[in-house]
Amino acid sequence: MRLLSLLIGLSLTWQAHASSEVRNDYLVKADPSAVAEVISNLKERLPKGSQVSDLGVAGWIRVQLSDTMMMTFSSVNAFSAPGIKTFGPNRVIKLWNNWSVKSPEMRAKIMARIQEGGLPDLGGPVPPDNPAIPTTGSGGSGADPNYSNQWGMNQLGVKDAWAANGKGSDQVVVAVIDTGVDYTHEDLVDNMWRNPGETGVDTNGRDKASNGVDDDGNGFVDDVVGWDFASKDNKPYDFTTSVWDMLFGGGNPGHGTHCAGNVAARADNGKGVVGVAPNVKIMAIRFLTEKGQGTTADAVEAVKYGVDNGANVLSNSWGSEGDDPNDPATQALKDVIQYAESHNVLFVAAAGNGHQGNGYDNDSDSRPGVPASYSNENIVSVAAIDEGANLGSFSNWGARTVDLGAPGVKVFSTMVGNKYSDTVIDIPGMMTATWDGTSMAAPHVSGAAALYISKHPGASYKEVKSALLSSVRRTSQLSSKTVSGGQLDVRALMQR
Ligand SMILES: [Ca+2]
Ligand SMILES: [Ca+2]
Ligand SMILES: [Ca+2]
Repeated sequence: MRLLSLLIGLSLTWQAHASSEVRNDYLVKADPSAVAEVISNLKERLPKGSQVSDLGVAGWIRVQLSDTMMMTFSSVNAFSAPGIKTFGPNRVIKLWNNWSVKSPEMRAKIMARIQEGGLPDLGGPVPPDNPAIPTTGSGGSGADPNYSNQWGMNQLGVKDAWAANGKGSDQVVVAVIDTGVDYTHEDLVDNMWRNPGETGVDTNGRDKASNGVDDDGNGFVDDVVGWDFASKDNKPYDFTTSVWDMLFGGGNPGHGTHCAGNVAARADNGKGVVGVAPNVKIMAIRFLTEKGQGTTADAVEAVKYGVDNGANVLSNSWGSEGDDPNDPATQALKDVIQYAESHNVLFVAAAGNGHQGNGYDNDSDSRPGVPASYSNENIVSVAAIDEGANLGSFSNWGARTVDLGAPGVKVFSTMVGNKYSDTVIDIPGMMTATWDGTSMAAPHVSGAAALYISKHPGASYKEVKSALLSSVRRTSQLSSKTVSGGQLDVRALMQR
């Protein structure tokens, strides 16, 4: 009841995610056998300063016209060259969560509080500048002090599952595809994936992680813990906005770090929290900026990176609503999810947080949440439930398109800068926003999948998905709202 009143009283809204176009940025699909030829042709015919890059999936090419160029007849002409099947605009993709305050009354109240000077220091997460990739972990032992705040972990039965089957294998990798991860966080650093091809020393005795050489030849220089497709560098750190930017414009309060903690925060290290699979590895793949925003082209590259570099599970807490099935950007995203499927990689996706914070039926809504509701078989779509097993008021559902529920209301996890919380923003007496969202639910399922794969190495994505769905705890609240009719049950899953 408290939560409900907060959501209404605070006028926090979840914006509709109309997929707007990225200016001067295009996706071109070539016949896969003609990609090199088409790229060279485009480079010749497009205005100087344009960038043309191979996305490496199903013939997709990204074309970024120079900043000063508007779409011209000559470029349209170039796009209709031989070997090109279709083209369309690259599109904006956002986090499902949006913490901006839309209500004019509430905005006025907050501004008045600022002018009075009576505001407490909000202590929002402030990231270090360009944090280096740490070479050693933080160690430690003992109970995780915030475990008792993690109602979800308790309900999932993780401790029983671990007692019977262990905490997962360090050979299993979950890619958190998001705003980045605070890979220096004391409760995550030991569980970050370390690219084996970029660790150790090269023939000149230099550290491969920082020698400026693409030692493993995967196309990315010094990619140790993952890659940042938004900034095009090897530091996929979880950059945040200020609290004020978040409230008045929207942005990232450390979303990817919060997600990563529920996948695989370290257990029994005397620090913070635990993830569902505390011994598996987290690959950090950033394509959403501190504004909580990215593009389809970057998402395609992000997913492909995870697949190509050995992730078993991709955890995706982002999306849009109501994309056009005939739009090239839609097809590009479907194609890269198909690429993951053909490499036996599970794609876990948040079902979406509804229109204006009211969940809707992904099966029948005119603007279903995507990619969660795409028909790709390797997608596991996740709704959010609260501690009482009820569907979150904001959570999308779908008897055909949403697979199961998982903890997604008032979720406690890691935050940027060695912090932990279930609260995003707290202005005493005025507003509180807790970590609520299908974004928070999906990582629990990703962790569970990783734990299952640890026990059953070589399991196909179909076997993993089938085990996840058939082991749910069936509930009346989810019986006609999800494919499985229930909520994630890690204890039962790990008896399989
Ligand atoms: Ca590399
Ligand atoms: Ca290197
Ligand atoms: Ca811990």
